[in-house]
Amino acid sequence: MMAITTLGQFIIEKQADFPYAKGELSRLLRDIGIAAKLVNREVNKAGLADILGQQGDTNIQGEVQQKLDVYADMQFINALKVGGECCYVASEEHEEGVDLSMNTVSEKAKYIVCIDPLDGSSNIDSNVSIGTIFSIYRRLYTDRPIQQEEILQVGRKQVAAGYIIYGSSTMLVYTTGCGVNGFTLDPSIGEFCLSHPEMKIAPTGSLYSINEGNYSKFPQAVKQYIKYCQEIDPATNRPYTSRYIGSMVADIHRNLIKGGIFIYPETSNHPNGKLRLMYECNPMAFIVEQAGGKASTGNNAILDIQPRLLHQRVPIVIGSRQMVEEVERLYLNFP
Ligand code: AHM
Ligand code: MG
Repeated sequence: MMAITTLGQFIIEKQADFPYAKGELSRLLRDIGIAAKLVNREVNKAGLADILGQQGDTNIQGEVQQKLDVYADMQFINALKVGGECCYVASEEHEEGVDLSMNTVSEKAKYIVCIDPLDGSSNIDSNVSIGTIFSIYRRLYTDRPIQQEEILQVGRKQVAAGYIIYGSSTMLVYTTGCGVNGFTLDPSIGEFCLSHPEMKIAPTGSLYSINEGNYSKFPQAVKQYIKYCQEIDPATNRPYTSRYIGSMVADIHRNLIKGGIFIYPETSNHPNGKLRLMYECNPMAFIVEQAGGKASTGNNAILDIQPRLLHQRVPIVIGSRQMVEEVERLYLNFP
């Protein structure tokens, strides 16, 4: 029988590679893993909402039912609060970040977490994959209240990032800047088990993922790229196959496994695109770059953008390196 490595074991083994590490980041990742299991349990019974009660109803245990995204947000923030390794959480669900540094357990906490607790939540009702995305930064100062510049750090400064995909199976994929590893939840033992060690994205692929319904609002470079994807050229395996789930985590995860590109560009009515820099684009960019791929706005690397706002949006082109570079070439030719 093959030996199983659980997420917990893996994190501890990796920590041993850094002799001066004190285990705080490991504990933080473990806390996120625990919250992910609780969210997974709830996601899996989402279809029972009509039987178990809608948001606002009181269930048989006397608890008020919550919307899944609100529930996920609560679970992650609670895990981070209780865990004591995180001093500040910026969540898609909150206009302002949640400052935990006043809690005695988190007083000396070194890490800031940006999180989208349940991304793609419009897919819940139709039983389509959804995800959680997280990004971790180190606190810069310990002698003063948390500063804006500590929260709005450039993506390259991430110390770790990951996502959880609640799909036909549930997976947690993360990086601490030394490659990417994927773990699949084994529901029979309730553990994330290492299933995808050292994940790599192919330099090129044949999948393209974009919401083509917005075609008429796309910039010229993206329109040209879509045309390129649809042209016949056996040498480059074109035409490519179009695949779009509408859940960023699921679309990028599939492309990471199979090779491909995901694009959510600026449009004529949304000049910064739709997706958020701090808790959607930066963490996915860190993971994809660590897997050997690339992430760009079309013009610049996502990870080099200096954030100005917590909920800032940016256009994103992400995936197999050569495919992203082709789009960047078109942005140069059709500025
Ligand atoms: P959300 O944060 O409101 O769930 O929106 C983010 C999601 C992404 O997961 C996905 O890539 C995108 O929205 C899809 O948008 P669209 O429906 O415009 O194609
Ligand atoms: Mg989102």
